[in-house]
Amino acid sequence: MTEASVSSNPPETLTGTVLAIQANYYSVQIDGVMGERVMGDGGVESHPDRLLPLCTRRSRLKKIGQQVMVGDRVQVEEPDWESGRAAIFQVEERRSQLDRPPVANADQILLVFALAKPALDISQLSRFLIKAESTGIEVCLCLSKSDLIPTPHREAWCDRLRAWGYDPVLISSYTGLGIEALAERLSQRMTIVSGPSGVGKSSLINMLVPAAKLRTSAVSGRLERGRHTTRHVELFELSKGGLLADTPGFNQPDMDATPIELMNYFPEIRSRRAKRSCQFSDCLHLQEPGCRVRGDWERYEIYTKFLEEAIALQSNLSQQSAPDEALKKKSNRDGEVTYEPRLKTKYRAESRRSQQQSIQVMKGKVGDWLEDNEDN
Ligand SMILES: Nc1nc2c(ncn2[C@@H]2O[C@H](COP(=O)(O)OP(=O)(O)O)[C@@H](O)[C@H]2O)c(=O)[nH]1
Ligand SMILES: [Mg+2]
Ligand SMILES: [Zn+2]
Repeated sequence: MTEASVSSNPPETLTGTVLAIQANYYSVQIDGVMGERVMGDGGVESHPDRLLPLCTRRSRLKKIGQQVMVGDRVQVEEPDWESGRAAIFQVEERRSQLDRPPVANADQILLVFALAKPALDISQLSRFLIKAESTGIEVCLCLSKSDLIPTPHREAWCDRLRAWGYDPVLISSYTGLGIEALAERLSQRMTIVSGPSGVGKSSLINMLVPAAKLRTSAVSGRLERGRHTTRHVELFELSKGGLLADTPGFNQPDMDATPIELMNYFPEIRSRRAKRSCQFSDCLHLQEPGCRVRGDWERYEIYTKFLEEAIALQSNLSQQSAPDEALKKKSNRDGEVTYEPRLKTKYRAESRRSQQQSIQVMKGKVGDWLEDNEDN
């Protein structure tokens, strides 16, 4: 480098990832390996850590309404390593975006469920899987507390979940079983940990990221609980590279998939449809002739149950949001606008519903819903 270029000193710009947001400060980890950081001119400077915890957002970004999220890849300028300050002047395009928790660029969702304490409930697990699948982000299923069940049972669970279309990692934070295999799957990626409370998420994260020091529920007293429950998201760096975030445990994700979306959230349905398509392209895989999906796979009943919920939700929503939709807008020659009822199939309330009948009703409602949506 010539003296001239040193003295002209172009503003130093660095690239990094937002790990946390607190008040109006962004904590940005600058790219590079631990103990080193890449300088603006491409050179490498050794430094004990690469964190700039007090970054602010340039007012230009505020003006254009550019938000900065945890997980965002950003460019900063004017870094001051002494005070840990820098200014974010650019946010790179996001590869993915989760709203709950608010995180950008996640590569996968690690869904943690316990094999025991509490006992694994496949309906609850399926609700979480549907929610995770609905993000479009890859799902990795992790079964915790495997120290609590005998080996043959563990293998049986693995086989069972493989038949669903998942390749679970069985772990125990107590014995360390499966932790290495899990670390492999997390390496070099950004993973969001999710699952109900009490399944051992914090214990697992503590194991993978000792620096995280999350309190497990056993440790946290009643007074501390409110403070600890992860309301804000924070990414932690893994020793093999990669980032991990905890999310607050919640026990029942709300079902908000539409009937059509729902089907795509079952790997069993995706794989069956990929092999052979059903006779009808809008097949709901209930009683339709020529259906290639309906069958004796384990979660088929869970699917029909969720479908029923999705249909009920959909018809509630369309009634609430657009009560006028039952009315058709008409203009006469004088330009007067009148409304008349839309012609719609009416469904009788069934007094004694056999399964067959209720399925027919469900199908009818979906048909209606599809038509309504085609109108829009
Ligand atoms: N037997 C067993 N218990 C565990 C394991 N991991 C966590 N636990 C216990 O499960 C409870 C909940 O753990 P925690 O990490 O707070 O779960 P979280 O709510 O998902 O974050 C605590 O009492 C832990 O000690 C495990 O691998 N095996
Ligand atoms: Mg926890
Ligand atoms: Zn079908």
